[in-house]
Amino acid sequence: MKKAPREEPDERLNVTPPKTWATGVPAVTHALEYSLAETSVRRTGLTLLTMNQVGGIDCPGCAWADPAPGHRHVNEYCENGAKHINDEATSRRVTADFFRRHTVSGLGRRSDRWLNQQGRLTEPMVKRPGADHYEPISWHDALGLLADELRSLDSPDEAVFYTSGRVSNEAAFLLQLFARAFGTNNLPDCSNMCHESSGFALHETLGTGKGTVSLDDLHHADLILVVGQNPGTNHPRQLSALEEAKRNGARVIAVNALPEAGLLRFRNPQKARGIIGRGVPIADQFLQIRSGGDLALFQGLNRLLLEAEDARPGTVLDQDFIRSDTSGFEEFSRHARTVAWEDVLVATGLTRGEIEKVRDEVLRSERVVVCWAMGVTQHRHGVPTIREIVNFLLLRGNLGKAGAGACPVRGHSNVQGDRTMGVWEQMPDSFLDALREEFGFEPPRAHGFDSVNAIRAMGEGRVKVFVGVAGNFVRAAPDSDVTEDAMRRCRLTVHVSTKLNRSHTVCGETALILPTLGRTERDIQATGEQFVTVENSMSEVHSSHGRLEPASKVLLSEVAILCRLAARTLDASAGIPWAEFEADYGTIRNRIARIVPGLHDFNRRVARPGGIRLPNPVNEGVYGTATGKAMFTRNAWQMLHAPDEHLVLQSLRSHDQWNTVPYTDDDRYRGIHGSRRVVLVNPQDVTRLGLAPGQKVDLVSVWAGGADRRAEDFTVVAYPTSPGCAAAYYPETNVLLPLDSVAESSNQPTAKGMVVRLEPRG
Ligand SMILES: Nc1nc2c(c(=O)[nH]1)N[C@H]1C(S)=C(S)[C@@H](COP(=O)(O)OP(=O)(O)OC[C@H]3O[C@@H](n4cnc5c(=O)[nH]c(N)nc54)[C@H](O)[C@@H]3O)O[C@H]1N2
Ligand SMILES: Nc1nc2c(c(=O)[nH]1)N[C@H]1C(S)=C(S)[C@@H](COP(=O)(O)OP(=O)(O)OC[C@H]3O[C@@H](n4cnc5c(=O)[nH]c(N)nc54)[C@H](O)[C@@H]3O)O[C@H]1N2
Ligand code: SF4
Ligand SMILES: [Mo]
Repeated sequence: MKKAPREEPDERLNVTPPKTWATGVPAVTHALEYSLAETSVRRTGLTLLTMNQVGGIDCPGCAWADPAPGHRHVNEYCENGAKHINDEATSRRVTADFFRRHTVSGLGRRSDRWLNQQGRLTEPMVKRPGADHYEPISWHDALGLLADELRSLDSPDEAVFYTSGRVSNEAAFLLQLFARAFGTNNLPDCSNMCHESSGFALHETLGTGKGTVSLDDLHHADLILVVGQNPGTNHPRQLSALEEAKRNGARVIAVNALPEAGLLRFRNPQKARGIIGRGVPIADQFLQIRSGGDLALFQGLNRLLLEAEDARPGTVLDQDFIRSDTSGFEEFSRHARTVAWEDVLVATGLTRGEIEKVRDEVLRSERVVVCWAMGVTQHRHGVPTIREIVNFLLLRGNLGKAGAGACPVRGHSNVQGDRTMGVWEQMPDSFLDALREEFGFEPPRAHGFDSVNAIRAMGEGRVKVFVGVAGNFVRAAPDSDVTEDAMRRCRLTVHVSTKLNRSHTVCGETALILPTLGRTERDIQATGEQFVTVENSMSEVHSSHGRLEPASKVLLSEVAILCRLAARTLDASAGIPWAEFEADYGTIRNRIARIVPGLHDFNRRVARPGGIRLPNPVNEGVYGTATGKAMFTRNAWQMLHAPDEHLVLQSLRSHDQWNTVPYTDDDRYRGIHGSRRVVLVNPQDVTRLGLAPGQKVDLVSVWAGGADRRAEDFTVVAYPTSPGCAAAYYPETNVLLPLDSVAESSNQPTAKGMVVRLEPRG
């Protein structure tokens, strides 16, 4: 089997002490340096100055929400947002000549970073059976080839359609419409690997998969818990929201396996005060938790709250809310009282005093928000952990009121919108019924493949055509060697992409690259210039208008590609007006308006500054759960355990990457420079395991009943992680993550909970 690519050698590794603050002047300077290296001053101006402004380009980075219109800064973006937008706006181009010069196998040996640096894809390319080169192909022939393959399948379920959260609502809606009209629910997406655990837990307990808070709620909370999240790097503008909340009197508690820079101290580049002073301390309390200890933490905390109510009845719990809005309290509270402190302390690595201090903060606070991300969802017990967070919120009525609620912080800028548009292999019948009413075909009802099951099905030959619209499936997915092998077994692999990545080099018998417009670019169709819409983490749907000239005249928009593909694949009698959709995106939104609750009158309302905030039923006291109430749940005790001489390894993002795409080899805030092949290990563990900082090791992951997996040639860095817990970068470590290692219920890969040993290299 082919090995995952080796990154550049790490002789240049230089480790400096981790930073204790985030953002500020150096951050802005870095953004401009990167931007000017990639593109021109004029293009930088067109993108950066309109970014996140009304009528401008939505940041293609994370899904953090924009302040209300009128409250935005001239520069309403963070350093990383600037990097992400310029990565797309780059002046570099990948042409047919590039593919003549490079074999597919040669490209397969290049690093993720090198592939991305080659620039924007410019024309459709095909790799024919047996060939080791991509060659140019016309749009007509490329879409014909794909349509023929799809039509020749024995069953529509032999195709999968992957999406990532970069695509617009309009494209996402058309993708799922096409897949379902074709006859399959095989719609795996990046969300399967991201917030799937949140969706499952919130659906089950609250009846909605989305967060319940707005930016305003955060600004007016008394207490905000930031759990398993690194906002300084991954959601930098969240720090501005936390700063504002603190100015309004909020307290912040950070729960993390690492002391992340942004959680400690923040310098706001938008304000003179931020530029000069030492910045604002963000976390009032920092709980350095052991990996996977969050379920235990919230169980311990909930037990303390119940006991506080026992001691002072009627003063701690929101009994009215519990009576009127919830079910299952008695059973939950009986169970919560049995949680043993010894277990909580071992699982969390915290002291009882630390957890009691959190309880005291909670008791002082009328309005509490809990934010969380991958440190919670990417664990075996991610779903019960989030259910326990919901228990915590319910106890004091911290839902459905201003300044309080649940805040799963989403990753990709439109990952939440994709789901709203029906990109999910398990969409409920209500959505499928609405599709049937609107378009007059019967959508398939059987659940489709999610990301993990799609890999299994490709590996077993049950899926023969893979179509990816955005993303880098091969690098995002777990078990890199297994995933690559599965892709290679396909008859046809197709990627609709803006930039070159490793997925293009891991080909089925035939492979297509279909280059597309990015969000930064002007999108002109038969009826004139189009815009698209996206939904952020706080359920706000707004428009994004591209400004730049397209990277190549040959590019088609995602919408156009999907419309033309659908028209070529489906019978004309299906009666879906694909040509009309391509010519005028407003006609797509008119259909969405009739299918998605809350988006009625979509075109008119989205034109208003700030767009549309989708209603969250929880905030109206409506719970679409099994009991019709918010559900307390009883979550069985779970703990992540690594055998002796092993560590729990989390795979995370550096400050200088976008998911599978490293921009440089530096991770400035963590003080790592010049190499990404490092493993961060607590100094006590370095000694205990007989290792030394700077030593070269292989990471070997163990999995019951499966073969060991190995990632070679990492350098040990002594780092203040929690004892027993190591960290290394994604996607270099995906090779270690067994396909079967998934979260219960959600089937999400456990990218933060791998069990590894460190083997010294000879
Ligand atoms: N610059 C940049 N921004 C991004 C991205 C990017 O790649 N680069 N990706 C986007 C996407 S798609 C996503 S989903 C988000 C991801 O945003 P995050 O979830 O912040 O991303 P990660 O780097 O995976 O970091 C997870 C954090 O959880 C902590 N952690 C790990 N295990 C545990 C645990 O068991 N308990 C607790 N309490 N903490 C733990 C880690 O130390 C780390 O701080 O970011 C989005 N924004
Ligand atoms: N080990 C480990 N694995 C993980 C994670 C982890 O923390 N650890 N995180 C998981 C998470 S949270 C996520 S979200 C996934 C991310 O998985 P993906 O979303 O699949 O990966 P990205 O790296 O965001 O995809 C980058 C590619 O998207 C394409 N692209 C960018 N913009 C556009 C566009 O506008 N249109 C089109 N058509 N293409 C575009 C470019 O070609 C680029 O190379 O990875 C998951 N995998
Ligand atoms: S916080 Fe997120 S959305 Fe905002 S500018 Fe930064 S990357 Fe873009
Ligand atoms: Mo994500």
